[in-house]
Amino acid sequence: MASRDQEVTLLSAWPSVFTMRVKLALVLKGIEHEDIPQDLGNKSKILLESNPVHKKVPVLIHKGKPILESAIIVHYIDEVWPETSPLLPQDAFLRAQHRFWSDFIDKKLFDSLIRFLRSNGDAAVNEEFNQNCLLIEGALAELGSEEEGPFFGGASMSFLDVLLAPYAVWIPGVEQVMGLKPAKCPRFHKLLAAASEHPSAKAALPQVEKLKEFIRVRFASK
Ligand SMILES: N[C@@H](CCC(=O)N[C@@H](CS)C(=O)NCC(=O)O)C(=O)O
Repeated sequence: MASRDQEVTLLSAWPSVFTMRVKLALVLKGIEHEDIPQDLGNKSKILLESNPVHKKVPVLIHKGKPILESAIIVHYIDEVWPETSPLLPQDAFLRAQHRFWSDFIDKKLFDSLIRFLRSNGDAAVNEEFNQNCLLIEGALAELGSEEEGPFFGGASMSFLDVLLAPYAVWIPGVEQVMGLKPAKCPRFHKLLAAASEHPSAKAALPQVEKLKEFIRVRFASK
């Protein structure tokens, strides 16, 4: 058990990419926490009170204080529990690069995947998603060292790997249920394959089959 891990609560929704990455950071660092799943169709008092601005999950409550927005939460977790599985690079320039790509993942990659789902499999949106994956492929070539390992962090998961790991279940899920045709991105594919085999990710992320059922009900039947 990591130190400073008293009173950690996660308000979660299991299919959420944003929840998954926070859960993964907690598991990676061995931080004991209480997970309180939320009904997003009937928001709880604790969710509305702790995230009154966006009313969204995930929320991390640490010693009674809410921390909001998944990338900010993962960053916070890394700052409070730096000893085990450090996530952000030490170098300020590299840290800035990680923040840049974090922003890209949420604004562009996630956005194109969700629009593909909502468009019921539109080919032009599929292409947009693929272009975004190719940009991640380029970032991996620039920031990651293939000799050291499959992740942005080399052999171990870094900040960006934690943010991307949920796509290891979401991309196959959308591919198999909604017919997404992912681009050929060997490095990104390797990263996602390694993430899905990582023991912490196995503990933190849902099975693809379970997610597929969620995608079927939530998107395929619309
Ligand atoms: N930018 C936020 C996004 C969080 C988000 O979109 N959460 C969704 C679940 S995936 C949610 O709580 N939706 C409820 C709602 O929109 O009412 C983050 O990174 O934490």
